[in-house]
Amino acid sequence: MLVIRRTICWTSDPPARIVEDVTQTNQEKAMRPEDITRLFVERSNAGDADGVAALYEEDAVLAYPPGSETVGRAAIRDLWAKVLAQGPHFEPEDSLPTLVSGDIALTSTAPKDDAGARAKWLLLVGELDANGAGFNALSDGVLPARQDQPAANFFFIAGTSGGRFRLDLGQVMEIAQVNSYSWHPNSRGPQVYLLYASDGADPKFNAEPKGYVDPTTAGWKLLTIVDTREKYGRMGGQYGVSVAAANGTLGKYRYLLFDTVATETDDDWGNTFYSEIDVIERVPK
Ligand SMILES: [Ca+2]
Repeated sequence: MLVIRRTICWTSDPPARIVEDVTQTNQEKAMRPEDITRLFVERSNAGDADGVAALYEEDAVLAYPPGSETVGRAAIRDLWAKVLAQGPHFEPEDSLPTLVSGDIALTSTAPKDDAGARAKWLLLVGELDANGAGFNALSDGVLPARQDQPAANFFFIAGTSGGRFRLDLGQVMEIAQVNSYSWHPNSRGPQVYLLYASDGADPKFNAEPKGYVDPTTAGWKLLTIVDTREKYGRMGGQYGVSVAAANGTLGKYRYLLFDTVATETDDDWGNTFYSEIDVIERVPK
């Protein structure tokens, strides 16, 4: 069973929990949330487990190693001592805008080595609008700052009804979620698309089902149909769609196919402003 959830707030993935050390006086403190990332990289590369541990609160809980928790700064320090003893090297990554709510801040970076970097987009059907950012908008990890910002979105040209595009993850992976975001003040806000997936193994598999080829006849599985339009009333706003399954996995796939449809054809402005599409790999327990 697939679950489609509409949310009204943005999330950033993967989240990095931000804390500020208040007990250490002989080390540089993180004065801004973004400092955490830089200090973590600097201290890890220096093999400084104490310094890394100082970035955590005394009673912090670290969701690591995978499938378990490390509780408290002392335990976190011991964990990092073990990890850093193997001499890993961390590359600094550019910070994305920090999300702040009260005294909680959520920072994230644009990863340099994740599936997003290996993934490749391909247009199969339709024509992209030259005022948009094309596929760059979908995987740059950045969301628009305003409700009508063509240059921060991916969208098909006016007067057409959507199109079809494919994401190649580069390898088969177990997928936990496919999340898509859009934002526009009216009819280009909601999302309407069919989501197909394939591991590429079917002998009939067609990696580029163009035109009117039904993907389900070409080695693809229809995962779900997304439609966030309200039945009545005006369209518009921020839309966040999370496609996930109750058992935690959508399956193991290499390819995802998005078959988008215009939200309306009363005028030329029905092609959704897609701001980002994130594929979340399932981390085995
Ligand atoms: Ca984006």
